[in-house]
Amino acid sequence: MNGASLYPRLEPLLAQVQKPIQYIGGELNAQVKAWDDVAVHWALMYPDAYEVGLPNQGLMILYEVLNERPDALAERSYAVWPDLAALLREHGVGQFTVDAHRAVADFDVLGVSFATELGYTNLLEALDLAGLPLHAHQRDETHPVVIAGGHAAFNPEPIADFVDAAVLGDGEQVVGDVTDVVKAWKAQGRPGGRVELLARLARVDGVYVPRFYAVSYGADGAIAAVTPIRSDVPARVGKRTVLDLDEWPYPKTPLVPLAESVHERMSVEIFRGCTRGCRFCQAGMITRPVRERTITGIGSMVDQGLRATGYEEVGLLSLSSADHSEIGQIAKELADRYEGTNTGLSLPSTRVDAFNVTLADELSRGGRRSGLTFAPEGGSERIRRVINKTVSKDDLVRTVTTAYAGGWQQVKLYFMCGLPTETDEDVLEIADLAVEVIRAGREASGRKDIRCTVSIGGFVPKPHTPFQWAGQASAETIDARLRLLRQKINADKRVGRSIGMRYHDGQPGIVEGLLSRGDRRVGRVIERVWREGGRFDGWSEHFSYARWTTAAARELAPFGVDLDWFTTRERTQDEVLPWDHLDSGLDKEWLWDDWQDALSEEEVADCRWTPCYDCGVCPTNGTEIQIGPTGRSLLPLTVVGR
Ligand code: B12
Ligand code: SF4
Repeated sequence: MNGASLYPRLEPLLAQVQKPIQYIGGELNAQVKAWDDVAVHWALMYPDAYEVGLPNQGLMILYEVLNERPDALAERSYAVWPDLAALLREHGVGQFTVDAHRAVADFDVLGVSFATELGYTNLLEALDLAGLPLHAHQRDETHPVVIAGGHAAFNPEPIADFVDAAVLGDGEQVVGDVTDVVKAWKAQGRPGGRVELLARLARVDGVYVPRFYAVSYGADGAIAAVTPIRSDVPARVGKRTVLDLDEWPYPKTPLVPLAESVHERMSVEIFRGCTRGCRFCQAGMITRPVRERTITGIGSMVDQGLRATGYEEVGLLSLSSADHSEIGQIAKELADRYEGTNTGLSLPSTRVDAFNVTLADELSRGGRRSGLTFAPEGGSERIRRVINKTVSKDDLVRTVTTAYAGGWQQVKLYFMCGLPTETDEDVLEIADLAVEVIRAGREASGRKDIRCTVSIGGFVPKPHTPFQWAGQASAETIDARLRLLRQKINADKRVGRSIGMRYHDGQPGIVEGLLSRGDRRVGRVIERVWREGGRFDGWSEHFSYARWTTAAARELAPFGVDLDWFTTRERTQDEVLPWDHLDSGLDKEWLWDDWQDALSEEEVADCRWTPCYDCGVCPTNGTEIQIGPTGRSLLPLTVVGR
């Protein structure tokens, strides 16, 4: 029977696996609706472990939005660890949802959220465990429609063979549109089978159906053209943008995980989009324009969320939270409201700015001042101009010193290595900065026990950014630069021990690069890697670089291209990029000019506070920057003891 629970068959297996609690469901605020009461059934999957997937804000939002509809239900599924996967195969139990333990194969839609490309092998594993054909064209109308969403879906070409559709942009409204289409098609007796359903979906704004677009390649291996093969699908697919965030105050009742997770607090998204213009940041580019939630909207989400979850900490999230036009007032009024309770407030990593220390001081009023995180991203002022993240060394040292002087003991600084035009010297300046920070911090605080951690990630060029044309630095270059940096930090005996250094080696970044800027030919590499055991590629203990390089060499050779071609090769202006037919709103010429500005170390301002510089997003999408101040303030609210 469709929608029946697999739990009786699953339960005996759970005793044999690690952390069985992650497969149980029943979290606070989880929902189970009767299968037969609704017309459309969604399985929403985060293709990583429960502990990473559960706190994902995007999936939590869609889960609630869909379950609020009387004609739909949504249940969640996460990647199962290899120990359970083996048992599921042995006992013929399929990929399941954690809510009512229904078979994913029974659902009408399988929506998969890709925040990162490293989840692609887990998609194949889930499809296979679910008993679904891996390739979209082998599926028929009895199978769920597999839809990818999330930021990686802005270039879904590497997984084009495996998904039926990809959704670009904000999901709140489009999941409703998809539900309407599926519902009508089912009610009409599924006319035209799966192809007709997909054709109807392809006419929904923001929905891209890869099979309706043919890709041809030139003799140089690059794409010659991407052409729609039906007259009723758009030549370019645009993105969806929610215009008024206050109208979408989700999640209203956030899920509280049963097992340990990466994010043990409640989150309220205070605005979406970012126009700071950091050239490496795909999230900032593709979520433009800035749309703020109002101070009153934020206040009621914080209150409602705390009541619904019992959490004692709230993160005020966005891509650059301190940039909310009323952040000072938000921080003060929330701190006033929760003063004397156990509720803590926090901001994620912020720009280097002394005002952000003031904000953090306000939010931590009465609480513990453990750690503050800043993201200068580049070691030298020169490279910071290239990436458009302007902050001077003096600003950085001043900001961090203010923090130490204010009682913060630990400062974390985020950097990237492998940025375009970068030299060893740019990276080595990270050590100079850290040393200076500790020196000045000791002086300002009068303490010797302060610490500074530098956390360094390898840069991966992403689609829809000015760096989409850049050659990625090789794994060897990244590893060599980081080795030099470590030596330099360790060499300074006076402060070396106060500085921690965290980094990953360069190899996973190359695979992420292949998957980020790949085209449909990369699908064969993903499939081979999965067939050879590749899973959980975001986890160092599961990642095998050799498996990827061998598969890439073998599967790409027939096309005359290779791993380097997709990663370390710089693209020319006239090259057709695999995602050119997917429209993030950004004008390709503007992106190119910004890339040229990067090379000549020229910066652009933030269009929130300066005139529009025509990146293209607002006119393309009929949107505009939405910022305050609103002039409103939070209503007095009595917080009863938590
Ligand atoms: C901003 C951000 C943060 C912020 C805020 C997080 C947040 N808002 O939830 C902060 C700094 C707090 C943070 C912390 C961390 N983050 Co973070 N973060 C991000 C980032 C850049 C954007 C996430 C975001 O804005 N979400 C807001 C929601 C509303 O947007 P959304 O998820 O994109 O979903 C919308 C649409 O995309 C769409 N959609 C999404 N899925 C689907 C599916 C379908 C079918 C459809 C139709 C639509 C759709 O609809 C949604 C609603 O509009 C992502 C990268 C990325 N590209 O997504 C990394 C990312 C999610 N973070 C990551 C990590 C590792 C972390 C940390 C664990 C880091 C750490 N070690 O502490 C913590 C844990 C926090 C957590 N898990 O929630 C990883 C996750 C890796 C993985 N294996 O999945 C990512 C992918 C970055 C990366 N590439 O490494 N993060
Ligand atoms: S179109 Fe103009 S105002 Fe809108 S995000 Fe781009 S630069 Fe800013």
